[in-house]
Amino acid sequence: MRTTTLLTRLATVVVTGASTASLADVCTLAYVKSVLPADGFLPGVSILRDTVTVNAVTNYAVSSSGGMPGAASNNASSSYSTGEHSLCNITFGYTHPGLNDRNRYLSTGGGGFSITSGQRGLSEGLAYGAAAGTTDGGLGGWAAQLTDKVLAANGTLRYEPLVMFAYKAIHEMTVLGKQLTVQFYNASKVYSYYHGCSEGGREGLSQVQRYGSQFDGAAIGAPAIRFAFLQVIHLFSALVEITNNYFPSNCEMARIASDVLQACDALDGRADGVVSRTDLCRLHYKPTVNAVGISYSCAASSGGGMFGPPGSGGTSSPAANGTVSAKAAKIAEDIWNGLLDSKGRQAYVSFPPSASFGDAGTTYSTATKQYQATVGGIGVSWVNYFLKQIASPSLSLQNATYDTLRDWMVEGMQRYSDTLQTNWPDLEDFQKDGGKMIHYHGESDPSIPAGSSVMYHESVRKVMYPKMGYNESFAALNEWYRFYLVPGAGHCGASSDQPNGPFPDDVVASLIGWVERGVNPVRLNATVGSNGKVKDVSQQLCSWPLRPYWVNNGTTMDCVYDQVSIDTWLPTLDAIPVPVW
Ligand SMILES: *[C@@H]1O[C@H](CO)[C@@H](O)[C@H](O)[C@H]1NC(C)=O
Ligand SMILES: *[C@@H]1O[C@H](CO)[C@@H](O)[C@H](O)[C@H]1NC(C)=O
Ligand SMILES: *[C@@H]1O[C@H](CO)[C@@H](O)[C@H](O)[C@H]1NC(C)=O
Ligand SMILES: *[C@@H]1O[C@H](CO)[C@@H](O)[C@H](O)[C@H]1NC(C)=O
Ligand SMILES: *[C@@H]1O[C@H](CO)[C@@H](O)[C@H](O)[C@H]1NC(C)=O
Ligand SMILES: *[C@@H]1O[C@H](CO)[C@@H](O)[C@H](O)[C@H]1NC(C)=O
Ligand SMILES: *[C@@H]1O[C@H](CO)[C@@H](O)[C@H](O)[C@H]1NC(C)=O
Ligand SMILES: *[C@@H]1O[C@H](CO)[C@@H](O)[C@H](O)[C@H]1NC(C)=O
Ligand SMILES: *[C@@H]1O[C@H](CO)[C@@H](O)[C@H](O)[C@H]1NC(C)=O
Ligand SMILES: [Ca+2]
Repeated sequence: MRTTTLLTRLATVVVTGASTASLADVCTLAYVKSVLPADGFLPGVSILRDTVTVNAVTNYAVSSSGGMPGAASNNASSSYSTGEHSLCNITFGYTHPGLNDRNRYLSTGGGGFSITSGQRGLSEGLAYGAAAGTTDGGLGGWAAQLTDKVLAANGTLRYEPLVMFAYKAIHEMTVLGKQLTVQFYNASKVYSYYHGCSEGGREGLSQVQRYGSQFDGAAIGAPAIRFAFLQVIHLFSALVEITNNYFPSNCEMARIASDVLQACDALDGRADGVVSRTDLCRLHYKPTVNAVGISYSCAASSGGGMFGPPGSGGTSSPAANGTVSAKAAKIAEDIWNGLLDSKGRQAYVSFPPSASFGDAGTTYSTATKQYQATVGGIGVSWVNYFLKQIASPSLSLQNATYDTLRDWMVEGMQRYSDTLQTNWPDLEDFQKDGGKMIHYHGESDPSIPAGSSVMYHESVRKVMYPKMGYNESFAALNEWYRFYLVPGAGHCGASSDQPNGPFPDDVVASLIGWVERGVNPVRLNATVGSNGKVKDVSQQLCSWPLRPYWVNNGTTMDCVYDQVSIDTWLPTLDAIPVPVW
């Protein structure tokens, strides 16, 4: 057992008020200590019994926006219970050495370089009558970031927090939290679930890939997997601008983005402001052909808007107007085409048509009165902390080429395959143990390319069913793992650009239905949020590889098989000398 307090991990489990035993009777330090998992229950873990805190909360509000960060609000869920909940809040440290249903446990995760989204994730468990858990991963508090802890000094990476963040902390929290739930309720069986999006999605997959029997069901949103590729692709849009030596105003790129939405909307059979088929858009719309010359005009901005890469905050810019230039259109096209090296080989996917050009956000310099590329956010943190291993907030792409990005991807892949990369494609243990997985990704996600999720589902199919035909293997996979692109949705939520688009806010209900009642979500329930203007607020999502297509004048959605469209999602990453799962 390690003794420094730095290595103490915190895990919080909230369990809902019991209907028979009153909350006051069971939410006591004495009772909770009596039902904590015994030492040795999880080999190598020792619970610090004097760190246990317990408090009863009787009017904890769970809002309709659910637990997920960024999730859209809606009122249409089936088993999701909003309003005030009673709960017993249990936090305990450890070291290494349902309201009605009392038999569910939900693990939750975080976002960015944070391992937890704190109370937001826990709220979701309560709403489904489950106990819920989150952990600080030993990073030193609920607000801690991996980058706060991962370097002992410049040049020296600390593996302990890296491994905890990558997969171990969520595993330990789940094993302990599940057992605490069993003992708290004196239940014989507890269904164990996971739901997380973005980094939280990656954390969930890290468990499904390593600990097959840990979850009965996992809901994985827009997972930040293939981490070494994903973080570098955040630098790609800025490098496209640098390479083309053109730095468009955000107004000009936003105009291209809005033209894409307008031009591609009806390709899916329904003019509803939602591009449900970005693949058809890719096949039919070319910015250099279709966008050049359209006019744009924006008022001056004082900054802080939505535009700009993650973490950049946004800067002030003057009023802008003009017509879309060939150079800006070329930038849009280059971004859509993904990262190609100097030999024309593809290294990775990028954002599809209809995603806002968030990473391409430029910064206006009042000194030079020019726009410049914004090189910031998580891509910079990744290259500095994890590849160069220096604690530095800035990175110059001045001398970088597309080959540089490709090399960074390969280097990250070599170094972090066993931790952050999280793309192990063999899920046989999970499948054999009866696990069910629902995986979803906003098709217009400007932060994690939706194609990244398509690739992972495809990798699992190929690795697990190598001898089956294409359709046969999909049928086999769909018995336990389904993937859904979410039309019009952004990163882990509906997009304000396409407010008529649906989002699966109630995904845990579908997961519970699949696990506990055997209802295979052939189409996934989703709802249009409060800003939507369509009549069919309750919608459904097609399961990959089927794609939505609206018929009967846009009143009925079919899920169609379209090989040409499917192929646009599956690039050959021939710039990388080994398979990229
Ligand atoms: C639960 O307890 C932890 C630790 O004391 C605290 O940080 C958190 O705010 C509490 N949550 C609720 C819902 O009371
Ligand atoms: C727990 O459940 C078992 C089996 O149902 C029962 O025998 C035991 O008395 C229960 N313990 C408590 C503390 O309620
Ligand atoms: C267009 O931009 C120019 C400067 O770029 C500015 O002088 C002019 O007032 C703007 N016009 C409108 C209509 O915003
Ligand atoms: C680590 O390297 C960065 C970049 O070179 C430098 O700014 C920083 O001061 C260094 N930190 C320490 C503790 O030496
Ligand atoms: C880019 O390359 C030039 C020429 O080799 C060099 O002088 C400059 O310092 C480099 N810039 C950066 C940021 O590495
Ligand atoms: C798979 O099934 C679809 C119909 O659902 C059919 O159009 C397609 O040709 C099949 N593909 C193969 C490779 O058999
Ligand atoms: C999905 O939606 C349908 C129709 O609205 C409803 O009957 C069904 O219960 C929903 N399924 C789940 C798991 O919520
Ligand atoms: C959700 O329900 C609440 C209370 O019933 C209501 O005030 C709110 O307007 C509803 N929101 C939507 C999006 O329908
Ligand atoms: C088709 O839908 C559009 C828009 O909803 C409507 O204006 C039009 O009348 C409809 N056409 C038919 C033939 O129903
Ligand atoms: Ca549409």
